[in-house]
Amino acid sequence: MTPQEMKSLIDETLEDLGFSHFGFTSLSKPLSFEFYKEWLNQGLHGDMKYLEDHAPIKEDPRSKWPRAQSALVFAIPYFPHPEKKQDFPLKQARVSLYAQGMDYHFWFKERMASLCKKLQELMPNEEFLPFTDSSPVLERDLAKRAGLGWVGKNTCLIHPKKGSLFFIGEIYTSLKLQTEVAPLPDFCGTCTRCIDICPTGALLEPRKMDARKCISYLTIESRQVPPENLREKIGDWFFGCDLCQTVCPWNQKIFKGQLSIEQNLNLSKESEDLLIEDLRYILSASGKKIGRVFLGTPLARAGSFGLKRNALIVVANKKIKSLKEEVTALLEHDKLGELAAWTLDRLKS
Ligand code: B12
Ligand code: SF4
Ligand code: SF4
Repeated sequence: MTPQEMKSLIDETLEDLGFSHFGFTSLSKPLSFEFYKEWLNQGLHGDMKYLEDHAPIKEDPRSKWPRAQSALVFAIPYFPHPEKKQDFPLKQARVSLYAQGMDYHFWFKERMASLCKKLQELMPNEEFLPFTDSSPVLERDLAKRAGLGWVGKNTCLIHPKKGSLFFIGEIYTSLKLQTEVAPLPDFCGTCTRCIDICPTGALLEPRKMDARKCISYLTIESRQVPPENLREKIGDWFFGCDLCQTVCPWNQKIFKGQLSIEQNLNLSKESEDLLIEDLRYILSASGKKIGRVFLGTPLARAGSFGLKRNALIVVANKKIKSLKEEVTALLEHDKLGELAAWTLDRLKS
C-alpha cells in the first residue's frame, strides 16, 4: 500500500472516530532522544520511574516490536470533552480539561483498535498495534515527526489550526510508510506567556520542564504530599492544570473566550458553595466509595489518598473555614496528618 492510498483510507474514517488530524512517520530513533536522556539524568521526572524503564524501547522501538516499521499518529481533541461522564460527581472543583470526562486510555485506544481491525482485514499479513500515553513511546517527538504540530515552549505539541488541547495516540505497523510532509515550523516566536504564567516555575526554560514542580505531577502522578514551598502555588487546582495551554495565543485564537487563564478562580457565592460541597465529599468519603464513583475517569489514578491530599491543599489555599471539622478528622491519617495540620494552621491565619 502506498502512503497516498493509506492516507485516503484513513481520511475516510477520521471523522467517524473523532480524530482531528493524523500523519505517519518511519520508526527511526526519536530526534529528541538525547534531550530525553539528559532530562532523566537530571532527575526532572521525579518519581515517574517508568520513564527511565521505557528509555531503551523509546530509543529503539524494534527491540520490543521487531516487525514495526512505521507509526500512524493521531490527534483527538479533548475540549470540549468527547466522552463526558453523565454523573460526574464534582460540580465546581477545578479539574483540568482533559480529565473532565472518561479516561482516554480506554476510549481513545478502543477507537484506534477498531481502525486496526479494519486495516488488519484489508492487510492480514501486516501488524497493527495501538498505543496511547502509558506505552514506551516518545509521543510528542513522534507526532512532531508525523507533522501533527510543533513543540511549544510549554512542551506541548501545538497545531496552528487545532491548538494543543488534543491527545496523541499511534498505531505501530509493519508497513513501510515514509512521511510525506515536512515537520511544522515553530510558531512560538518571541512569546513567553506559558513560562510567565506557570505558578510554580515548572517551565525552567523554553521546552524544558521540571515535572517535580508541575501541578499536574503534584496533583495526579505523585504519590507524595507536595513540599511546603509548592503548596500555596497550587492555588485552587484540584486535579491537573491547564494554565500554560489556556494562556497560549494559539488556543486563545481557536477557543475564543472559552478558556480561563485565572490563577485562582473568582467564584460567585453559589459556585463557592458547590466547591465546598465537592471538597467535603472528597474529604469525608471512604476510599471504597471514591474508587467506585471515579471508576473509569482519570481521577481514579490519584486514588483516595491523592484526591484527599489535593482537597486539603485547595481548602488551605481558599481558606475554607467551614471544612475545619473534615480536615481535623484527617489529623491521625498516617500519610496526610502533617498536611491536615498545615491546612488547619492556614485556616487560622
Ligand atoms: C510524563 C508525562 C507528563 C508529566 C511530564 C510532562 C512533560 N512536559 O514532560 C506531567 C505529569 C507533568 C504531564 C503533564 C501533562 N500532560 Co503529560 N505526558 C507524560 C508522558 C507519559 C511522557 C512525557 C515525557 O516523556 N516527558 C519527558 C519530556 C522530556 O518529554 P516530552 O514532554 O515528551 O517532550 C519531548 C518534546 O518536547 C521533544 N522536543 C523538544 N524540543 C524538540 C524539538 C524537536 C525538533 C523535536 C522533534 C522534539 C522536541 O523533546 C522532549 C523529549 O524527547 C506523555 C505520553 C508519552 N508516552 O509520551 C504524556 C503527554 C505528553 N501528556 C499529555 C497531556 C495532555 C498532559 C497535560 C495537558 C495534562 C493536564 N492538563 O494535567 C499536562 C501538560 C503539562 C505540560 N506543559 O506538559 C499529552 C500531550 C498532548 C500534546 N498536545 O502535547 C501526552 C502526549 C499524552 C497523550 N497521549 O496525549 N505529563
Ligand atoms: S501545567 Fe500548570 S504547573 Fe504545569 S507547567 Fe503548565 S502552567 Fe506550570
Ligand atoms: S504561550 Fe507562547 S511561547 Fe508558550 S507555547 Fe504558546 S505560543 Fe509558544
